[in-house]
Amino acid sequence: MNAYETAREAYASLGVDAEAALHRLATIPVSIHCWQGDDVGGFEGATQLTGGILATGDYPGRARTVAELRADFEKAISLIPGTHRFNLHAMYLEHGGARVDRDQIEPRHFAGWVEWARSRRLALDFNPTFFSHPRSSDGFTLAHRDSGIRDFWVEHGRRCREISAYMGRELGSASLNNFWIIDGWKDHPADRLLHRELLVDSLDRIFAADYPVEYTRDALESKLFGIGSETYVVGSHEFCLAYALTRGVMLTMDAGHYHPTESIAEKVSALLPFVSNLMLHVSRPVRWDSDHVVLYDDETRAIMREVARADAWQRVYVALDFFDASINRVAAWVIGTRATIKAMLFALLEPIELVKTAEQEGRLADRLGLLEEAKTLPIGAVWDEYCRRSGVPVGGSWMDEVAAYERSVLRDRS
Ligand code: RNT
Ligand code: ZN
Repeated sequence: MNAYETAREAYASLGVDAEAALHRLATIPVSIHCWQGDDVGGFEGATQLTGGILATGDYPGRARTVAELRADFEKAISLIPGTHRFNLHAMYLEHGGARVDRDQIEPRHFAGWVEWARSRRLALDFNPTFFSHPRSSDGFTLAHRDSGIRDFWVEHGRRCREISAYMGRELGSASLNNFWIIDGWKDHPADRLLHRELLVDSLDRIFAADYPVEYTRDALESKLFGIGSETYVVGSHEFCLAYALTRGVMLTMDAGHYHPTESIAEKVSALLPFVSNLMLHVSRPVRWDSDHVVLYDDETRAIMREVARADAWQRVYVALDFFDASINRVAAWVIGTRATIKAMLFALLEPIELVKTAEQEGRLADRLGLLEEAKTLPIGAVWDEYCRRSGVPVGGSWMDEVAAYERSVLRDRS
């Protein structure tokens, strides 16, 4: 018997069908963010990342052009099992050398991305970019006091919805369009309500037009604080949740956007009775940073377990959000995405039926004991089998491929 068959029997003895879990896993896409490849730089020629986020490190090999970013991502997905999505930001447009400001972008600036995605059998997701721009430099955009600045960003948001719908229509898969707004104060505001009312108004203007849900779905991402917006963020969790519920847009919960002991895993089941869909930004907060490379850790497993137990893979969209400039960026993509998928597999392999029965029958020690036993079941053999069947490297051999790519491609970039 090979390791996978042995593992299958171990799972079967706890009532888990490992084969069914592998089939299920293959149907779950992860929306993989483009911005790990270039430290959230984009292709507008911006020299500084602003908006309260920061990519630290100066590891060589950052993608500097559209072609480099595509090549790097192609390398990364060749090492990741399954069929996934690519998540772009508006600042990754192809402007063809002309200056195209954020309030002027059009679907044609993303036609190259659509063609590339089509040829690689990828679906695209999207994000308006409300940072790294002169009109966001004082930390306010859609909630700015100045109506001219608000209008500029409202126009950006509207155009991004059009672009997202174009992507979804062209590629036959609804593009998830995630709005994250940087607005907030470093220090104590005199008027907290004002900016929140302004943000409601701006968002209402952006979302006034209707687009078919087969083409695009809007989401609003909350945040607790950013660098330079430590005291007050206009789009806080309560704000975004209330907006999402009353306006019918999705809420995006980023794992790094809450108080340290709060978990987005816990929040999934609190929201599912009230919303048809949710988006998650799977990330890893460490002290001040909300965007370390995702790992196969307790929190990532807890998130996936909540989705699996609710059998909500069709309703909860899993997107990634991390950026690390201190290590090989292709490796960062591979590590974070493989860890996410492995955590999904862990969740699908839980002996949940036995655990639920123990709970129903009041055998609470068994409930705890089973969950503890599940931790050391041979998931490694099942994961290796998934990689083998998916035609991607098994175990750590993906690292050799990243090293070879670094030697032949990344090292020549200065
Ligand atoms: C920032 C948000 C947001 C960004 C991306 C680049 O705190 O998490 O999702 O990371 O839009
Ligand atoms: Zn995020």
